[in-house]
Amino acid sequence: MPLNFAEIIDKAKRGGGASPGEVARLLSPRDEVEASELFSAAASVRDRAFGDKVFLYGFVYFSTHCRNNCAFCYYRRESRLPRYRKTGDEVLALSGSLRDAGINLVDLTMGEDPLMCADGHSAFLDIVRSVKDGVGISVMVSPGAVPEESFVKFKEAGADWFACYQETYNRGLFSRLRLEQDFDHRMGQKTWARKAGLLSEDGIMVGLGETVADRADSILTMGSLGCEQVRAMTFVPQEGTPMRDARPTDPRDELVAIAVMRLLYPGRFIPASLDVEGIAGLKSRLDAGANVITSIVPPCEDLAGVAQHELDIDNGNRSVGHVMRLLDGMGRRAASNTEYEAALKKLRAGGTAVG
Ligand code: SAM
Ligand code: MD0
Ligand code: SF4
Repeated sequence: MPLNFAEIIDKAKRGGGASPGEVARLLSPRDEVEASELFSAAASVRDRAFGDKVFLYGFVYFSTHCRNNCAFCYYRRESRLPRYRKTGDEVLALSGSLRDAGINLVDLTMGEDPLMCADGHSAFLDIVRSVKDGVGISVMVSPGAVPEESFVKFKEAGADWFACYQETYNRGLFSRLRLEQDFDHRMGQKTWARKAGLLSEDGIMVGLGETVADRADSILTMGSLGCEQVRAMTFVPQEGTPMRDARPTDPRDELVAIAVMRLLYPGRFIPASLDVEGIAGLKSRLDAGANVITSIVPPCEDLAGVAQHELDIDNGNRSVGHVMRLLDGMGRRAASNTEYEAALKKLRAGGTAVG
């Protein structure tokens, strides 16, 4: 007899994992009762591991130039757009002000900007070094896919995390999304990063035309690669791209994916991204078991988001101060940098981030 929904949750909560079929079942709550059972189990697992602490990541999308042509992305090569590239000094100043506002980590993100990728990513490495030395907090790099030999250079420059999202582990679907890109090379990024001593983030998009079985497989694969941070983000159709007319997805699917990842991976970092529904989407993601808030962007600095390039940025709703006030109202609090570093130390040691 297959386990019922509540029994699958119980087994996962007790650390017994879940088979691909069971993960698919968890990803398909049949009614509100099942959905809220799942969310409250995930939230209690998260609270057991992290208490009331939430980690805050500032997002600095410093170059929107890109040589790639991903079908889903607003910044794909073929889109004629005003693009920007911040100077090293600007990135340093932005990162410093995010730190001063209370962020735990700065995520230095770019399109695969030819100028930044040239010469073994030397211009990007210079930026990483200057932010690490000048700002002193944790640094994530999101440069796209890089050659295997580059990971040690990112580590030496001071990066703590390397983020690269597979989007899906269905190879056929991947080839229709990340046009002209190699599945295995992108998959390699996660293990190469970890081999070089970096923490690694992987992610999937929800609503790209994947099946529930695909989603289950992607969640289990991200887990087996050992990625310390795993995310799910709803695909947001973008004007001017081949996928502009895609049918919008049920926003609950992302929340369910977050909750399932939390049940399966209690001590890992799981983001609530402000880049999908803006600040309005924060509470539901935390209620589903997320423990990190990403895509916090300072207002009025001409910085963009990825999936929502403008939403809630210039009105200050994605600022650190606003996020902290909302957390307070939810009975949660932003972790200090000492607490964040202690959590990372545990992750690096291969344990959970409890404490
Ligand atoms: N250019 C690098 C790369 O692609 O790995 C780093 C930044 S990229 C812009 C970061 C991620 O944003 C993508 O991997 C994808 O998961 C997400 N993203 C891009 N376009 C999106 C969209 N339309 N809706 C939701 N997420 C999106
Ligand atoms: C986010 N817009 O966290 C950012 C981005 C890249 N490492 C992160 C997708 O939602
Ligand atoms: Fe470029 Fe990243 Fe957008 Fe793909 S997702 S087009 S690599 S910025």
